[in-house]
Amino acid sequence: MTRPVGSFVGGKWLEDAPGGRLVSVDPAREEPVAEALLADAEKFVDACRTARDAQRGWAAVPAPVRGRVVEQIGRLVEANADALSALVTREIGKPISEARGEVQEVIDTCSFFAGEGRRLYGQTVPSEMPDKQLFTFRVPVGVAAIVTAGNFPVAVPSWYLVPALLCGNAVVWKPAEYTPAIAQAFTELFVRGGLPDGVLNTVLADGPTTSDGLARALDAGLVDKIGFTGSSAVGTRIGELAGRHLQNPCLELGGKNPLVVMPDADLDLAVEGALFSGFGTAGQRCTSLGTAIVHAGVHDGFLSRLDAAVRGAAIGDPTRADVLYGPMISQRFLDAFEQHLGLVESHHALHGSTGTGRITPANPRGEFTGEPGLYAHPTIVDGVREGDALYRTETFGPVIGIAEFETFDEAVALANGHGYGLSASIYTSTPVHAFRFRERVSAGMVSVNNSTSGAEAHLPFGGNGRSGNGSRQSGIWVLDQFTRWQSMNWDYAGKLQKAQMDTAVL
Ligand code: UN1
Repeated sequence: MTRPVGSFVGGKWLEDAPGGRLVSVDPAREEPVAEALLADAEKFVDACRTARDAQRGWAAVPAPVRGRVVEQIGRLVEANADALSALVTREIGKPISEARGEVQEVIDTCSFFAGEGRRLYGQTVPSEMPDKQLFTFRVPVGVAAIVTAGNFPVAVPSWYLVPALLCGNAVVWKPAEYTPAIAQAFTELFVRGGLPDGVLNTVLADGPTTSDGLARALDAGLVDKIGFTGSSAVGTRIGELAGRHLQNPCLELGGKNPLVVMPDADLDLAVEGALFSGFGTAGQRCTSLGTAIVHAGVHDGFLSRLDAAVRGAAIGDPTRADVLYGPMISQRFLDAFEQHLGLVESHHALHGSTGTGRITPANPRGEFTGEPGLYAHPTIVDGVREGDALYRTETFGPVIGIAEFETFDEAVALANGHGYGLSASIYTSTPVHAFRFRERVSAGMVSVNNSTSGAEAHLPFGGNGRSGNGSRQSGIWVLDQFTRWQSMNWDYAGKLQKAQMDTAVL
């Protein structure tokens, strides 16, 4: 019997399912994990109203005290890290080493923002006039509606939830509905950290219900900021919705992240980076490698080494520490990926479809045995060109495209030509190439001699173009998403002083 998990609103777990039910499945074993009791749009709006009512009281809690709550949440996550990582592995099939890393990212985020509670600085600003002082203050935005994807079911939510709460906002969090057990465990840790009822509400709902609920809540003036991590298509719709209410959402969307291999690159290092960012997490990161853009002079060497590395890697049971990747998150992700691959196959001969099996005690070499598990084959597609679907489309699965270039200008054009702008890497031993690449690539995040994925918790994270609207998460930069600047002027001259008109000009 699976455990039913409802939404959490106003400090209570709801037990009805007006939006239907959905069973989450362990994708490695194809066994049920938990049953999500889904909310309808009305419940979503209710949660926003609850958040609105709770926000004023939470904003009145001094920021350093809110920081202590964040610190406590981090401690609780740390104390429960093993159980939470194991649950991430079970419900979405993420290899345990990556799941542990993801939980660590939550702890890092809490430890970073706990201190920010004592640093939500404003400024004192000189006035044009005597006997007058100017000030600035950070003010919480109000209610933040946060909609996140299932590929990073705790780290990415923490990037929004932790700073939003620290800044004095109330939150309605809509996790991926196919990760109900993780969402419940994560919510409980936050609440145990000391959040008053109604300050964090978790709503389990499907995509259309969430769009409908968000639209209604915005119309009712119950949402002040939307944070969304997911596909560019949905992000565009959310951007339109928010724009109608003159809001600027935080959008973290897809990527088709390039990895340029210059002729002077350390090829083994480049192969290691391509393997991790292309096939790690089964290619299901927004920062996963899309196209390796390889200089013609080193193309054959790069391809043969990458091919050998893939053939030597273990793909299988995500509870094992040594697997390159485990199953796809769910049947829906596997189907979507296979559809993408079908599109590619009609244009290209696949270079090789390797390491197709899964690792089980009975099958240590990972031969394909027909046992359960939603595994996708690792695939390398050579000869990718600018017009190809694979060059322009985020595939969200284990496929690496390879394109060749002759000149640096061609490499930059290929790195930018797909319209995404999230993460980009260059492998080179010439600093000037690295600096020129950083200047000319349109990505929000650039790596030199490192893979496209694996951002740290205190650097700005986000993209441009089809990857987002330029908003940034993580580090101090995210504070500008969850607070608004308010200015104050205080005149103690005892007479009306008019700006510009009464300003002395020497
Ligand atoms: C995502 O896939 O939405 O840099 C985020 C990385 C991770 C975050 C990925 N820390 O790959």
